[in-house]
Amino acid sequence: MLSKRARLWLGLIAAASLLSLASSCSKTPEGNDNGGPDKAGKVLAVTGNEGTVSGKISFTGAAPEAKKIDTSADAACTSKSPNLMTEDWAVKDGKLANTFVYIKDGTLADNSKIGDYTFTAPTAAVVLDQNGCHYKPHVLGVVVNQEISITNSDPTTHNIHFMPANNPDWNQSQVNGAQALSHKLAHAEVLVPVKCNQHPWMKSYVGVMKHPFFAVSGEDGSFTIKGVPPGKYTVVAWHEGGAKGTEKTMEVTVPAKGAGTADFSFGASAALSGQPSSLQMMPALEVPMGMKH
Ligand SMILES: [Cu+2]
Repeated sequence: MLSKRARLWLGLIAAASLLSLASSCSKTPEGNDNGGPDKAGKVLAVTGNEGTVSGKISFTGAAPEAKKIDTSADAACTSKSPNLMTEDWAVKDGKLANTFVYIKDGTLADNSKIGDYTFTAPTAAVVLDQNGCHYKPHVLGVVVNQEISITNSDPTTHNIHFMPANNPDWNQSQVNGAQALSHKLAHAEVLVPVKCNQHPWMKSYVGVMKHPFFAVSGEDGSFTIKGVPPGKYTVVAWHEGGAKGTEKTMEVTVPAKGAGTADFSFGASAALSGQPSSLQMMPALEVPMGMKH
């Protein structure tokens, strides 16, 4: 039988060895401090020379008219949103909202490639709200592994369903009053269609990027991508219209502390090329930067 004193000593020794184990475990290999893989690229240093890519998204020709959505399948939706309209073409005064604009590729002033860098996801979550039986916002962007907080502001049950090509399918029911759901996507993908299994008209698109250089055009068609290091970039504007989405590409130079301009135009021809009957994206719309070879 051990004395009380001996047991106390044994306990202390055990605690001390556990502590030293824990501290040796916390020493991660060099280059793994951001939780990324060891082979991950370099971290982009902020130099103070960063500039912007900004522009306007236009719609040329007669704008497709928004149509009233039949929400009669759910009385809660009808009473909260009696005049719910389609949002696939949000055109106002010839300007197009909900276009996802992002840097696809590019070469910085020091000849390094933007795809060679690793970026840490912002700690702040991006909110995707189900409100009035539609998604707010309709299009959003996150950095890989950035939290998306999904809220239900409606007096009904929604069932949010992410349908990615490069990430696992994710499908969650959320009753009214339920706490926010949290979702993260680990692989870059432009763009992930999101739908509601309860209300087939509900659609949203989430751009998942390796880096933070993206923006969504507002109601006036304008967008600004901030904090862009000086360089030459391929900038893509993606819009959900067309059979499987439509993308436009432009080369843009960002001078030190300057602004690169990228004005894009989507037209009636794109609108007529097909109905967005399928939510499947073309493989060509995936972001190659997100794929490791
Ligand atoms: Cu719903």
